[in-house]
Amino acid sequence: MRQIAVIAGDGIGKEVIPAGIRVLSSVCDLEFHELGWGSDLYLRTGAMMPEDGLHVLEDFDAIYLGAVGVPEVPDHVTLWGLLLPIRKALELSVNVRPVNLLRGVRGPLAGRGPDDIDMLFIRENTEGEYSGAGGRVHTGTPLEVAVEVPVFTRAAIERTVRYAFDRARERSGSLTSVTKSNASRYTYVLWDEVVEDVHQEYADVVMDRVLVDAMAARMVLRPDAVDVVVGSNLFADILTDLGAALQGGLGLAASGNIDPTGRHPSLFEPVHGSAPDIAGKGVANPMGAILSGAMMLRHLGELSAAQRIEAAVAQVTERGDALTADLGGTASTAEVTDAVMAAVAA
Ligand code: GGG
Repeated sequence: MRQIAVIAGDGIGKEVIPAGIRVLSSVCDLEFHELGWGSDLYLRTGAMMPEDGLHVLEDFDAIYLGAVGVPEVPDHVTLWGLLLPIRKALELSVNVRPVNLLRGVRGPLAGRGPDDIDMLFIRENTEGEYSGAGGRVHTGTPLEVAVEVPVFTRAAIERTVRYAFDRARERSGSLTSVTKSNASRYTYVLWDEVVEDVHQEYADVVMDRVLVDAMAARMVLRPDAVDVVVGSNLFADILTDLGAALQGGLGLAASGNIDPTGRHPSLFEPVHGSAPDIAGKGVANPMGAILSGAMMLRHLGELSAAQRIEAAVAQVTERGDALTADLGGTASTAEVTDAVMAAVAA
């Protein structure tokens, strides 16, 4: 039986991941192992995960993660203590973030419906502005300086872009690469060069290059013209929050952190954070976590189980009688989960 490492983590992660596990367990034989890592562990021990944590993860077939962050600990401490080291050490080189407006969900764009919003973002997941290169000097004095250096390597850009071209081939055959290479003199210029080089191997895919500011405008003004998009760690993170808004909110957004080589377990997580404002109230939307679980099943080769879950979530949104407050409803996390499970079973 496939072994899944579970890191529910913090805040609403502890509510939406159990919901996802209930749904996944109803369609597939999986063994889930909650590792108990996150901010509670940090507050007890000073570490977000055990010293051998990255090694421990290697023994699993996949990782199912909820959210990271609590008000008591600075965000960069929690993120750099858990999620970012996992992405880097396990070479989860691409972050796949679909953006679909489901039937029944009211998106914010007037006159735009599910047929207009169906995008796939491929985010470079290990470097760029998230490289961790930098430092601070004269700390705590008026002369204090902080330097953060974005690092871009040809190898990381190439593996991300190649993955994106492959996805474009499976979809409409078009790919948009997002940078800010007019203002950047080195890093995004290299990115453009690598994209052009890899494009030679994908002559059947139409590729265009768009600046990140223009891409934000395009997503709002012409969402129907956006299909597969590849971008750097920071840019694609920001654009996919806009994408989540276009699909009705962060509560619906799913993602997979993938090692395309298959050498390491891939990690699946809802895009949202720990949402301390609603944590513990039982009202968080579990759909992003459930759909991330479906992505995990697809990755593990359980195609029909994944499709059943995706269809069930779509049925529940279309019916509209079991939605959490972020989608205009009054249902609890448990009630939405029950509705999805009933739709899976029907
Ligand atoms: N779902 C995990 C989580 O808490 N994500 C929030 C976050 O800030 N993630 C960092 C990132 O994806 O860049």
